[in-house]
Amino acid sequence: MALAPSTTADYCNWDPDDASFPEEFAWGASTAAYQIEGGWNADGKGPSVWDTFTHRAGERVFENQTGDVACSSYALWEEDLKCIKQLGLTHYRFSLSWSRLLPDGTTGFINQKGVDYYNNMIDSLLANSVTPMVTLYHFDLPQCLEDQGGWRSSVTVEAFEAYAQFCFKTFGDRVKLWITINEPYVVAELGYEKGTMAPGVKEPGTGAYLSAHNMIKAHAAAWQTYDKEFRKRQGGLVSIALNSDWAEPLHPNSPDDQEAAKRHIGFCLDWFATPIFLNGDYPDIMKSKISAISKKQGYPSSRLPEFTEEEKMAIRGTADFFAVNYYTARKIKHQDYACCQPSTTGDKEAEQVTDPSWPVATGSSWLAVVPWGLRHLLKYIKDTYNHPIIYITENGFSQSDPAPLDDSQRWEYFRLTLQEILKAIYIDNVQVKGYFVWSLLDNFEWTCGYSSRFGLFHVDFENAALPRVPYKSAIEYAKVIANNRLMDSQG
Ligand code: PNW
Repeated sequence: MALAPSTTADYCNWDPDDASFPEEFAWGASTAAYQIEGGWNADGKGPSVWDTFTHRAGERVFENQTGDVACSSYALWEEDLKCIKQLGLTHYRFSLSWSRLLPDGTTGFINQKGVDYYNNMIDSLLANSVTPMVTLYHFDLPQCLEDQGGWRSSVTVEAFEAYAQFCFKTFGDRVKLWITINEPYVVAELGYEKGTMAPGVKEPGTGAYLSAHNMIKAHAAAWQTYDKEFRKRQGGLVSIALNSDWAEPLHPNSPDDQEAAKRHIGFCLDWFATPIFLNGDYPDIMKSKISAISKKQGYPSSRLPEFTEEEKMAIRGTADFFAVNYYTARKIKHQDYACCQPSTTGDKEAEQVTDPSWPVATGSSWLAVVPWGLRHLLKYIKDTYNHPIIYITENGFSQSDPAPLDDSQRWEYFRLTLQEILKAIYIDNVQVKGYFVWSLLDNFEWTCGYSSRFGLFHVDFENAALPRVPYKSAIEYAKVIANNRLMDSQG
């Protein structure tokens, strides 16, 4: 059986179900500390913004649920390891809880119990030939840092640099794949602009830009530290996980909609990727739009902060591979800036429309299922960012609660997605080196609480033992991993 089509003519008859994934392809699943660990105040852990956010009364999280217990992975790591082994994963992506390691966010006090927990995880992964990919920060900022301004303050940039250095020093002898920050776009947009996620700051038109500015600086500082102090000895790779929709113009022949679709990606993926992968600065389209609209609104200068020349030098080129999280696609329509209320959405001058013909994952109203969007996005990343090595660090489909163990429909979505990845690899020549399912386990899905289930393993949150049971998708995914290819026979 041909590994890949070798000539253009072969493409006509080429079937992704006949192709193998490249050798050494990374097969993973991802999780995040706050979403699975529980043990929110166990053994000296300090509070994070998500502890504060979920404990504050209000209706921001489904049924006021919290991550206090979640999947209890802090106590049940061995159970998670069984799931990982059952899947046959080659890689496991998880995040460190910053305030479990450094309760007040600074290296002034180190919580040894937290260090022990992650050391044990890393050691047991390696003992089972599973490569860890470690995210330093996945939405759970230490509350002490938020009290000093959080990502709106340079205090957090400095604290992050010291935290990253501490993690490289403590775990970097064994961890070779690092993600500094998960989805800075989501933190900026939902945490500091719309306030729908922790820390719940509502500063439309300024909060997202300022917090993103500091996250970019913090990421760059961490990469520079690794490069100077650790790379030679440890030989690992450091990147940042960026999420993006794929965007199609609502009216394909409308130049306005075409430009708006580009801006949809420009104001999400390129916002972070242009400075980090290309030139140390924001995309021109963001600079010009935000500056022009700020002016109309009477601001003395653009609401988008500027990097100094020195900062640009320190930011450009600070990623050793491209890490992308893909979930969905949108149709985009041009929308003239019309109102005086500042907001990132207004600045973008693009309105998103969901195509009614696209199925929607039952557990997430925002998640239109568009597997081919991933192929387009991968090609876009290849063409825009100099053909980088790409890891798909998250992709998944949620089911609503109660979720059937026979999730055949969901597995079909995964299968279609894997086919698109094969097309990206063999037809578009994109360097995709790995794929991580979000998520290993059903878990605390932020404001949806436990009502939205993304796991390969079902978790019964009503049962104190929190048993993990594989969905059909887990069983099928394990077969793909074992064979390193999709099988034709599945339906
Ligand atoms: C990602 N959106 O977040 C996160 O990295 C995970 O922690 C999360 O559980 C997963 O996706 C599923 O939601 C997102 O609104 C949050 O488009 C929101 C969006 C996308 C991704």
